[in-house]
Amino acid sequence: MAWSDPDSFATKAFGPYISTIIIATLVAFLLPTLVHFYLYRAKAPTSLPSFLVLGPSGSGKTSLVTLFESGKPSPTHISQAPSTVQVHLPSTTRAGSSQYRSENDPTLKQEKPLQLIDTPGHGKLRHYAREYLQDPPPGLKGIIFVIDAANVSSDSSSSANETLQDAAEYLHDILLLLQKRYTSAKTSKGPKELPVLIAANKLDLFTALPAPLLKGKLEQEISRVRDARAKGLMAAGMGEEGSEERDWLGEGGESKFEFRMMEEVNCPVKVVGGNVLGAEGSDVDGWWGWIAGWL
Ligand SMILES: Nc1nc2c(ncn2[C@@H]2O[C@H](COP(=O)(O)OP(=O)(O)OP(=O)(O)O)[C@@H](O)[C@H]2O)c(=O)[nH]1
Ligand SMILES: [Mg+2]
Repeated sequence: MAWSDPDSFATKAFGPYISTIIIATLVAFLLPTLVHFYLYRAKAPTSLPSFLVLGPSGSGKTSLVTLFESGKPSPTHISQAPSTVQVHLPSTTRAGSSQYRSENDPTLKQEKPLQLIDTPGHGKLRHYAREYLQDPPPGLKGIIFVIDAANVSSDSSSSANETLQDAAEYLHDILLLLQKRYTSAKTSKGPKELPVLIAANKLDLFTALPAPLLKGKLEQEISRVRDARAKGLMAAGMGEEGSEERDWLGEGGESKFEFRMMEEVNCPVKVVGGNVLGAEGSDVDGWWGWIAGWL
């Protein structure tokens, strides 16, 4: 059959036939829709923004995560393995990326989803947290380090000091890992900013240290851990050259460690107080506010 025959495909495609009109209408409407979905899928992030929750055992990490997940705290046990839960930023807290949106924008009413990765805090199980930091999940936005502020009070009872020492050692190691992430980066700009929130928990208890005091104590104790580690390395005959520079947290020299030094390695640290449990309910607004600022 020649293309010019009345029955040929070419004649039908240009003629006033009902089938031609239906096919043309379908293509006209479906093609842009399919292209939109293809492009939208390609652009949409595949992973949720996530925050890694770390801290010594008993500081209240699991309590915090379950409170954020279900809106009410529930009894917890010592965690043995990490767990990831999906939570939603309350619609009353505005994400940093939405701060210029209009009050009337309906997307503000939607609760933003995010992930919290709860890790065990027992000394022997901290490798899980370190593994997450060495090979961060794609959507990792920040780190929440939970500390029991009621057990590090300023009196000199030995158990209180042990808790502070343990927390400071753990925090020192984590901050050192973050510093190495920056110093060993291949690009001159360094890796993406990774903020750290130190959540001073259990402020409902009267023995608890307020956040600014806890910050000072932690800086002091971290300086001590750092000096002790350096002395240990020297005694072992290492650290004089090369390795000492890499394993020294913060700026070089004898000065005291301060959290603001971490800004130089793209890890701004903030200490914010709150409580998950308590007779007068929980107070977690400060922590939500910090999370929202990085979304
Ligand atoms: N008073 C008070 N107690 C709290 C608060 N948050 C947590 N707790 C208690 O602290 C204890 C330990 O809490 P968890 O959440 O299990 O601690 P964790 O950090 O997950 O500990 P690991 O899983 O061992 O790392 C529990 O008995 C909680 O009830 C708080 O804000 N105030
Ligand atoms: Mg736990």
